[in-house]
Order: sequence, then structure tokens, then C-alpha cells
Amino acid sequence: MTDAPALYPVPPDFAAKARIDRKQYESLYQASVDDPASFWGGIAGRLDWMRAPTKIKDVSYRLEDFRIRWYEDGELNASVNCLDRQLDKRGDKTALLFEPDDPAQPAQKVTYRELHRRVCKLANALRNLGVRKGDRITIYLPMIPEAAVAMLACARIGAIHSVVFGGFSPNSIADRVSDCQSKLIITADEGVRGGKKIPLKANVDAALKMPGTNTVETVLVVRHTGGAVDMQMPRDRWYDAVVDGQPEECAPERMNAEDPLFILYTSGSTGKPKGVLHTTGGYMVYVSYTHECVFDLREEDVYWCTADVGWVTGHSYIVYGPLANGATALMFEGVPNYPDSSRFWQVIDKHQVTLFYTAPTAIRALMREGDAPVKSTSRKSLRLLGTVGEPINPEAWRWYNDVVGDGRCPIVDTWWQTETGGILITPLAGAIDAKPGSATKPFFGIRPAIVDANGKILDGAAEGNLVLLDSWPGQMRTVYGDHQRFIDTYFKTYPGTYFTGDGCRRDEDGYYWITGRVDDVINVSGHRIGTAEVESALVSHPKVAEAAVVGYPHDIKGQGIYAYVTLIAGEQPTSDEGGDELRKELVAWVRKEIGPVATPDHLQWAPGLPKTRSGKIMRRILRKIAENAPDQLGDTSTLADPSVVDALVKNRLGK
Ligand code: 6R9
Repeated sequence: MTDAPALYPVPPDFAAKARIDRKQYESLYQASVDDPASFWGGIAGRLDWMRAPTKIKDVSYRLEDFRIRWYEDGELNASVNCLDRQLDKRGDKTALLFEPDDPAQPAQKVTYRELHRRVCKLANALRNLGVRKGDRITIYLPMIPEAAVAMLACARIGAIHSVVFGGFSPNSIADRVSDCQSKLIITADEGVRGGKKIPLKANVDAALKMPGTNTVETVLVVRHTGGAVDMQMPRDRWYDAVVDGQPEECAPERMNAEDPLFILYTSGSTGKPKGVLHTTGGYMVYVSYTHECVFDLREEDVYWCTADVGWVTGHSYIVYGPLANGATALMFEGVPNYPDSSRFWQVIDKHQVTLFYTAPTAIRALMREGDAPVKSTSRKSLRLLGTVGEPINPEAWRWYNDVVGDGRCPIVDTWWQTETGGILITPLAGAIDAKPGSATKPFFGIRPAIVDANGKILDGAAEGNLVLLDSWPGQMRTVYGDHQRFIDTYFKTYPGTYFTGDGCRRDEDGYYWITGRVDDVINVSGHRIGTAEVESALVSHPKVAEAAVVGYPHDIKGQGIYAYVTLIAGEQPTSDEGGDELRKELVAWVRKEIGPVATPDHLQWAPGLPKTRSGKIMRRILRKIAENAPDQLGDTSTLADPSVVDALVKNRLGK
């Protein structure tokens, strides 16, 4: 045990200047849950509406009259809120600060005026290409300003964007394009990360050869690295060529508050990734308000969120939240350890970053490199630190606090999900004392509860499953094209509540401690991977009969992927000792099928899998074997063939 403090009180000088102090948090929280409609009706005034909403909230989580509607008679345009309305006061302020992968290349500053111009030109070009309100556009770009431009240009004309993370494979692109029937794709010749090229355009070409993708009429290609690409005319067009000469003004589409803004695919416990759909009004209110409160945003802040725009964090807290607030947001193309493991801290000094938001996995990886790469930089500009994506272990929290923040900067550990649109459980740095490892307390309007396996709500200090009792404006509205799946996934498990899929403990002070997913989702470095997706990739290999995939604790990634594979009759597993060809082939196969994020860390040959007599794989047992805790296997008597367990334990990898 260490004698490190368990509680880090709000720094008094921070609280003195904070937007929200302890008293304000308590009274605003109470007001927000006592009368959500009047609370959120007031907060909506922070946006520019073309028609102000008069109906604020209409929500029922009951299955018989299920509905989630916020601001339903309001009209607005998200790009106008991020751009046009900033021009008067902030036209020359930097909106996006671009730091390229290679530090020798110049950084770029894109002012609000310039961003507005670029968005309008692309929006006009998209309209000329026949894109209309409600059409779906896939964006597959590196972390460059064009990614934000593309999202905002879609928003301007009412097209629904679906951003696909640049690390995903052609297969994953094809699945997402075909699910939402995209008409157009915006990509780049190549991306670069850590000096390595990523063949984005070639991946799109491969995806578009796959079934279900023939809705795509046009592919716009940003020239980024200048690498050679195959242009297939008339389908493929250079981005510059179509944008050049377009008018610099573009009339924004009037959007109803409940019109879709974007789709973002995320992994669930079963089946293919779901198209999480967010709408315009509630989402914009929620992300702009949370961004301002949680980061205690000031006009002069330089804000850096290290997420990729391919994930929800990039949508809400690089693009929509910060720009709606007129902030300066840094966009970083690279990785934390290139050219060396001091890069993050160097970028902070170079751009005088004041607010820094990153993932626990990055903190753990950098912590392993020791203090020197941090200490060689100043970081004096920093005033607040944040984390997101997975639980942060107290050691990493303390290192972040003591070494990165020099003990000066409060930390906000923000819990939320793709589905929630924005941050739901988090400290407000001027109001809530921190406890390392706890996301602490609910944001305004959020009513978390902990239920046991039977759905009984537990009071006081308790551990169980995390549900939310009421809606908030940023909540997802549906699974694109499958509303029933939305209801089944989130509202059936514990009727009358939204089920998060996370386990959680609440302590005697009412602090929430997220313990991780309780469903079949693995959180690898903050990226959600469905076990079902990896299993289906494995069994699509001709030599694989069956596969079961579980997560196990991993020092850096939080969780790693552990796969058990049964080969078809007649195929011989290759050995650990040498000639491990088939194992390597299967790992590479999963990388190719889904993308490098889904690469199994361990692949164990399983002559048989532990199954119940009804044929269900007992993952609980496989998890324990992967965790190397064979003494905790629990009851195996219900298995059809208990002996398979002994064989798996005996042959566990890395014993
Ligand atoms: C924003 C984002 C959501 C899942 C979520 C939970 C985990 C996110 C966390 C956290 C503990 C935090 N998670 N933030 N767990 N503490 N501060 O990450 O969205 O990719 O959809 O992942 O991530 O398990 O359910 P998404």
C-alpha cells in the first residue's frame, strides 16, 4: 500500500475563478433533476436557433410509448453555430490549430473566417455533386483540418456524416458504407502516423469492390501526402478540383432539432457494429455546454483533445463542442511516441496548450517511459487535465497529476459513451474533490442508478450495473435503420431505464467508480471491440471451426484480446515453439478483416470450448483462464464436458 492521498481537494485558487463552484454545482444539479425541461430549456439559449424551441423535452423509456425528443419544434444548423456566429467576435481567432505528424513540418492555423470559407466551399461542391439533405456521406480521413471541414460541410447542407476511423480495414469501411447506403466518400491519398503511411484511398478502392457498396457515386480525394493513387474516373475526383472556384458563402439548411446530424458506428455485444444516430439540437446543446463546464473553458484557452475524429470523442470534443464555443482546438495528426515519447509534452509547450484531454492507455504507455521525457519540457501553460475512454488506474492518475501536471492541474476523469453523445459522469474541477480512479459525480440532468442482476435499484454504497433513469439532450436517438435494435439493446434489460453496459460501484460519498463493461465488449486502449466481431472474423477463415474471444487485463491497453480457436477436423495447430505459421496467419487475418485495433494479443488453440449442455459457450470460464486465475473458475459442473477446461488451463499461453 502507498500512503498517497485518496482524495485530492479542489484547489482553492482554481475554485475561486471556476465557472462552477461547489455551491453552484449542488444547486444547479438539484434544479436540473427537479425540472429538466426548464433547466434544459434555459441552456438551449446558448445556441443560435433559426426558430427557438418551445417544446423542450418529450421522453418516455417505457416500451409501450417509447420516445426521446428534445427541442422538437426548434430549428437550427450545427455549422452555423460552429462558424457563422463566431465571425463577428472571433473571425480572426484560430479555430483549428493543426500539428502534423512530422514535427519538422509547419503547424497550421485555421481561423474561424477561413474555416467558414472552406466549409462553405465544400458544402457548395457537395450540393453540386447532387448531395441533398438526409443523404449519407462517409468520411475516411486522417487527423487533418479537412476532417472537420468535411463534417461541418455535411452539417451545413443537412447531409448525415458517418466518419470511419482511418485505422479500419476495407471490410469495415464496406460494412459501414453498405449499412447506411452512402452516396459519397471523402478520403485522402494517404494518412501518416508515426512516420508510417496509411493507404486510405487504396482501402476505399478495395472496400468499393465489396458487395453492398454500389450506392457510392463519388469519391473525393484530399491530396495530403502526395502519394500515388489510382483515380477511377468519373467516380473519383480530387477534392481541390471540385472545391476550387466554389462560392465562399453557402446558405445553410434549416434543420429541425430532431433531424439527424451524424451516424457513428460502434461495437456492441452482438452482431455487426451499430450505427449510433445523433440528432442536431439536443446534441449541440449538450456537447457545447458540457465542453464549457467540464473544461472550465475561457476565451483564451488552447484546448487539445488527442482523440481521433473517427471516435465519438473527436466528434463531440474536437469538432462540435469546442467550435460551438468559439474555442481554439488543436488537431494532432501523429502519435504520442513519435519521434520520441516526449512529443505530447513538446506539442503542449509549442502551442501553449492550457487544457489537455487524453486517454488512460496513452498515459500508461508514456508513464512506462519514465519521468525524464516529461521533465524535459515546461508544461507551464497547462491548467486542467482530462481523461476519457476507460477506467484510469490510480497509479496512472497520480503520475498524470504529479508528473504531467506538476501537482498544479486538476484532473477530470470523464465517463461517457458513443451513445450518450457527451460527458455524463465527471468532476467539475472547481466543485468536486477528485478521487483517483473515480469519475466522481453526475453532470447536470444526469440521474445514474445502480441495479442488481434483477434490476432492483440499490441505495447508498453499492455495486452493480450502471443505468440512467432519465434522458439528457445528447442521448442517441436510434440505431440507424434498426430502431428495434436500439430499444432491445438499451431499454429492455432493466425496464424503464437506459442500460449502459457498464458495471459500477458507488461509494459512501456518492462517488461513482466505473468497473468496466459487463457485456461482451472489450475495451482495448479505449476502443470498443465486440467479441462477436472478432469471433466472426476468425470463423470466416476456412481452417477455423469455432472461436471464442474474451478480454483480459493488459498493463498498457487496459484490456487485451484473447482468442480461443478450434480448427476444423484434419487441421493441425502449429506450435508455440516454432513453425507458428497458422497462428500468425489467423492474427493477420483478423487485422485485415477488421483493422489493427482488433489484433488478438493471444491466440490459444482450443481442442474444445467449455459449453453448457444447451451449447452456450461459458465465457466466464474462458475469461478466468485468460486472466490466469484457474483457481477462480467457479462451478463447472453444468458443462457438457468439464475436461475441456483442464486442457485449456494446462495449455494457457504465457503461463
Ligand atoms: C467516450 C467513449 C464507451 C465505454 C464506456 C466505458 C468506457 C469511457 C470512461 C470509461 C471508465 C471513464 N469508458 N470513459 N470507463 N471511466 N472515464 O469512450 O465512448 O468508445 O463508446 O466507449 O468506454 O466502458 O461504456 P465509447
